[in-house]
Amino acid sequence: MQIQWFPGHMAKTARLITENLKLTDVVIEIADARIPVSSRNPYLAKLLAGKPRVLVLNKADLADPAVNALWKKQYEKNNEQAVFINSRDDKIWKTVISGVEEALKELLQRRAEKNMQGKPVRMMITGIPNVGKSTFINNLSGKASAKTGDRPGVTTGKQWVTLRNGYELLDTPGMLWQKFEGENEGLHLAFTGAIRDEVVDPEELAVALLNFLRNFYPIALTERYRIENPADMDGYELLCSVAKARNFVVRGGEPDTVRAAQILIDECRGAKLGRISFERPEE
Ligand SMILES: Nc1nc2c(ncn2[C@@H]2O[C@H](COP(=O)(O)OP(=O)(O)O)[C@@H](O)[C@H]2O)c(=O)[nH]1
Ligand SMILES: [Mg+2]
Repeated sequence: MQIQWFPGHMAKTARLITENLKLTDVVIEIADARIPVSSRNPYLAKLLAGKPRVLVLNKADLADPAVNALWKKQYEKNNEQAVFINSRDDKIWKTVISGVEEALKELLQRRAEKNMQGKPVRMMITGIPNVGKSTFINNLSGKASAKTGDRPGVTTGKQWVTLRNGYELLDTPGMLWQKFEGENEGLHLAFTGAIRDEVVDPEELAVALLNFLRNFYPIALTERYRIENPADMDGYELLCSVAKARNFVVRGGEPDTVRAAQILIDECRGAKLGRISFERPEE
């Protein structure tokens, strides 16, 4: 699978995030709870250089709750501030701000000692495309449409949006690029729709997805597509079975695997196969 990003954006992103960092007390890094590794850019940690940070695992409603719990444990063990939320449907303020307060414990304490509690707490959002940055910002600010958008880095002419209780938010998120270090990272990003579908072959993607589902969520295949023994089948055979289950045939009676691929991918992204996590912490 050929996926490319543009190094020019990388330098610009790095510069803009670093500039905005000077004005920021805490960085909220948004990632996708289904792919907590592939949806984070490890270069961010280098840019942040000790700045307090909260990791927001968004779309937790689509991820496997048992796997969410494993990740939670892992972050606790590593002393990483992490919260799991659904920013499309839930009220997220309390959860997010308690994570922020925890990450800013020392700063808030210092301010209290100097009687500076009135000073605003400034937050910057970062994340790769499609993790839900705009949805998160709209939810947190209580607006239907905050001025947001995906651009490399944070745009100039930035604005602080005043939230509740002395919190302020930079209105444009810092957009990081995805990383495609291993083959799996590209696949996982594609499974969740974080990569434009035009750059991915749908049948190839569906076969990879079916191989994954067979290994980790075989019951979902039986329940959704009435596939009796998925364990005995390879990805392409599974794709043919999905086509048959839906009566997708091309002329000549062959299974329409292109159409089956599209449906499978859409249904998986829409949680029609249940809550699925593509990455779990290493043992
Ligand atoms: N199920 C679910 N969908 C979400 C959540 N957050 C965002 N989305 C959806 O994910 C898609 C991308 O969200 P968007 O905010 O545009 O992502 P951005 O590219 O990071 O700004 C949209 O269709 C949102 O409705 C969430 O927590 N749960
Ligand atoms: Mg956006």
